Amino acid sequence: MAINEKMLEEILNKYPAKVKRNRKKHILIRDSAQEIQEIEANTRTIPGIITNRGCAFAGCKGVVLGPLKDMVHIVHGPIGCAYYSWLTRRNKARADEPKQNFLAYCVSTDMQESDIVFGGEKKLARMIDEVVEIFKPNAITISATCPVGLIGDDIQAVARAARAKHGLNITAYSCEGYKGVSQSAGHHIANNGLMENIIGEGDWEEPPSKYTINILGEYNIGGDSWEVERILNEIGYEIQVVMTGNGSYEKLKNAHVAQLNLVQCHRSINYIATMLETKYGTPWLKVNFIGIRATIETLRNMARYFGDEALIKRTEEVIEKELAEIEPQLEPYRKICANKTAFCFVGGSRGHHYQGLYEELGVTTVLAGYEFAHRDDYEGRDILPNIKADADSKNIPDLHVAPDERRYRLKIPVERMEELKQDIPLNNYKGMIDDMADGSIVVDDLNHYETEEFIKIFKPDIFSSGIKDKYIPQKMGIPTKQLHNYDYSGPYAGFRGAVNFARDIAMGFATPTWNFIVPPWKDQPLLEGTIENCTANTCVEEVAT
Ligand code: CFM
Repeated sequence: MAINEKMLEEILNKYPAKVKRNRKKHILIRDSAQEIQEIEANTRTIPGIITNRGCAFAGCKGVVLGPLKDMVHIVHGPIGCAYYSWLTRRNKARADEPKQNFLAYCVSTDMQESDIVFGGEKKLARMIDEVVEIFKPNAITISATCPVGLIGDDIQAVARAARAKHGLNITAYSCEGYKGVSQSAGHHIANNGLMENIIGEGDWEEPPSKYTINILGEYNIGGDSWEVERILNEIGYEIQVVMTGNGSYEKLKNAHVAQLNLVQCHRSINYIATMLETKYGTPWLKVNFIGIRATIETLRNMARYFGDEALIKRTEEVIEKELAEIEPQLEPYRKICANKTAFCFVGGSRGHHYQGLYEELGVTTVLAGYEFAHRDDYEGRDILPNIKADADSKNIPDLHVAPDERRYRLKIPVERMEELKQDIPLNNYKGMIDDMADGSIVVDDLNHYETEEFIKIFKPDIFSSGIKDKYIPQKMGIPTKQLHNYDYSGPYAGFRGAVNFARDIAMGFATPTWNFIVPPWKDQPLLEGTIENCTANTCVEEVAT
């Protein structure tokens, strides 16, 4: 069923007036006849609304730093904060030689009440000594959780002293959970830290091969990056480092030599991509390895950038071979998936990326959105000059980066760069809205109430979500596909990943489980009511009676 402005208004009418005004700016019905459709994003969630967002610590340690495998990531804070970052994101990694992979460990300073009262700096310094002695890692990060900022521990000073003492790259990230409106702030803090302290520390001056690239914003969830690397290696690319899935300090420190940076997740890593361009002259290409068509387009764009006839030919050969392998496997799943509809609500990139893969399988996305992305992820980077920084975003300063006098190189001539920009997404991302069909809903920071209401209207066949929001649709009798950690499955990227995804969602559609669940709104009366603005006297009277 389609939705119109009146129906949207009815959903929003349940909110108090101020909340309604706020939420209205975060939801739009796609209408390509309008030249510009603006959406509000990256602002504070309204207190009382149950959001699916995470915190700055989750974005910094959990998302960007955590997957770097040859470093020990110390969590300075109470043990609970560390426990929930303990590989729950499924960012897989294999040890390189020499065997340095510490991802299975959960390293925390385990702050106790006395540390909160008297300060935790000494405990942190002792912890670093222990980590160096026991693990001998290539580098160490320290991430702060909320209490650290509240009591004022100077983790930067502790890191500096430890760096001098041990002669190791030891860096601190002041990413206390409250530092921003979501995990997005933590991405920015981590990007700044990696750029300032690690990238460029290596002594390489030249790339090791003709086609050396970095993959940015790919975290190897369920092995995604391994599938992408398999395809790229077959074509002949040399991957210097993946940021940060299966990545390592040892490779990251020489990331400056790449001739091209691929950006998979724009939200979490666009800061490093633009800083690498300014400092070393390396352009970035927006890529998408989710979906068969998107993967093919990405491979062709990459070959186009390098402009080498042999590489272009090899790219086409690999595409042909891969398609021949997967097409017969996809066929039965396509039959099950045909003419279905989906909600696609994920954190910051996947809400967009998975729409193409769904479409190829015959599933139409009727609602999509991001938990914490910014307006440019919805509307495209052209909007960037118009975004006004608010107090929350100013909290995380942009690093000042200048061209490196020795290492800055133009990777391709300026005119060719300008020419390519007309055809391929070089240094650009056009955002999600542009790809959405008319009449579909775009919603930022979708909450539980809105989830239920939109489900009642659209009755989607599948809901792609995260762990926090998947239970509501399930209780309403709708299959879910967890698109954050893939619920023990994957990889979903590249050619073979598309087959895995098709198999998993086809299983979701085909299972008879959902026939045994009657959603409450099908056989029970619904409580109708509105929330009134509170006036001081009414509340007091009600309490008194
Ligand atoms: Fe990027 Fe991600 Fe995402 Fe993200 Fe995340 Fe994630 Fe995500 Mo969960 S980095 S924005 S902070 S693609 S953990 S691997 S799935 S919300 S859509």
